[in-house]
Amino acid sequence: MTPTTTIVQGPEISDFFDVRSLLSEDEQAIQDAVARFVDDRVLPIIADAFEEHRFPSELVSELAEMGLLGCNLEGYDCAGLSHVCYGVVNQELERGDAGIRSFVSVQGSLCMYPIHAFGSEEQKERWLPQMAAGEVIGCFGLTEADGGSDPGAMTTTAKKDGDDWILNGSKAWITNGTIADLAIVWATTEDGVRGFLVEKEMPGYTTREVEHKFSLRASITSELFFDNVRLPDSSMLPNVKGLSGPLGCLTQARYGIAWGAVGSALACFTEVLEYAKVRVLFGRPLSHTQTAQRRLADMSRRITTAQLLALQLGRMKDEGTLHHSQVSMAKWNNVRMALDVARDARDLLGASGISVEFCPIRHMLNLESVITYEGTETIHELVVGRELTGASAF
Ligand code: TGC
Ligand code: FAD
Repeated sequence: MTPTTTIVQGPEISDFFDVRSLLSEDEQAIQDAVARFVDDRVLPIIADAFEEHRFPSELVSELAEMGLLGCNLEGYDCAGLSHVCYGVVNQELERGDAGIRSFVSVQGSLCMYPIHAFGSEEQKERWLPQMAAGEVIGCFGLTEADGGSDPGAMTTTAKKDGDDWILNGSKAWITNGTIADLAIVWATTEDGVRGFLVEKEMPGYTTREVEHKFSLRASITSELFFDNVRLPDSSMLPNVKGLSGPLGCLTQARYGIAWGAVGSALACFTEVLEYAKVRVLFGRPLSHTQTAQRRLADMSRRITTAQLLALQLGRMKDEGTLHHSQVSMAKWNNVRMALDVARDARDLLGASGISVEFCPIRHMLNLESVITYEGTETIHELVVGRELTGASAF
């Protein structure tokens, strides 16, 4: 009998272990829809937006129409997608640019999530549908100038005055700050840390944009100032007290970043792989040299492990078994992976690698923020270290 030979096709370049086959049909369909949006609407404009230091706000209504704002929340006109779906959305958006993914992260995970999880029914009904529609833009004010890693040391205060609260202080490095209609602001009170909904036009509330950034140039970063801002009691988030409130929001956003970083890395890797095939040096394509192949293989290995890590993280989140230290390890691993891939891709491009016409330098510069915000790499190492040893080294 003649033995039959099965011809197995080689792996897909950007998905070496066929992680996509582990996604459901719905998850694949959402990935495809967001990928099309990124190819058609983000990639044609993003290099210019980055160079011009401009957030492409014209995309907000399209992101909303696609149901991407707060898409893993239930009810209140939110799409109610799974956390894995939210993950693939973040991955595709960041394949375009971390600035676009940041906008969606802040709106959904840092602003809509706390209202959804900790807000009164009135707050949810008033704000969430408008935020899902992109009619109200949010920002999240936790970091202060004197040390973002230690938010427990915040000096912004809210003091009771009759039925109202009086808010004083400032916040630094706040995404979307100057364009936000609504700020979720965390402040110390006599009763511990509480969250407040501060509206743009409230007297005493001002914002200022951070200029001259060399990272996340297609995203808005701002300072927020509160000078005796009078807030009605109804603007406080009633169902959370203490640092676990803002830290719980960070877990949601860090989860999305663990996926998003894979998108940045894929964009750099696929571009430099094509370049290496056509760049002829010493009489042969760069891709035919052992060193270039080792570097490309190493990028692919790192991306593949990050893809699998992100998917398992998402499945655990959907099952409700995820611990925040696992999110810390994934954010740390995947952002470090993406930054290393982007830097190496930039180098393989030679001088062309310093031009914004190729994406690695843009992603590399963005990732210098991503590795700092939502908990620096060191903070996540120490969170994992604390989980392993039971001793806090902060
Ligand atoms: P610690 O004692 O550890 O915790 C206080 C309470 O919070 C609970 N908790 C968490 N809950 C949910 N998720 C987490 N990730 C949590 N981490 C801690 C904890 O169980 C405890 O609860 P309870 O009920 O016992 O009170 O607090 P600590 O003061 O020791 O701080 C720990 C540390 C250093 C890990 C924390 O402060 C931290 O994560 N620091 C980093 C701050 C940070 O990430 N800031 C990000 C600001 S927002 C941002 O960057 C947005 S960028 C957005 C974009 O553009 O995409
Ligand atoms: P620091 O806390 O001063 O840290 C400085 C260095 O010390 C870091 O290398 C850190 O790893 C290290 N370090 C800290 N603690 C320890 C320790 N115990 N042991 C050893 N080393 C340590 N914040 C918001 O609230 N909302 C936002 O929307 C937001 N958007 C941002 C957008 C951008 C573009 C950027 C860059 C930041 C944003 N941030 C935002 C702020 C961000 O979360 C903080 O920058 C971050 O948490 C780090 O705080 P820091 O910059 O004050 O650094």
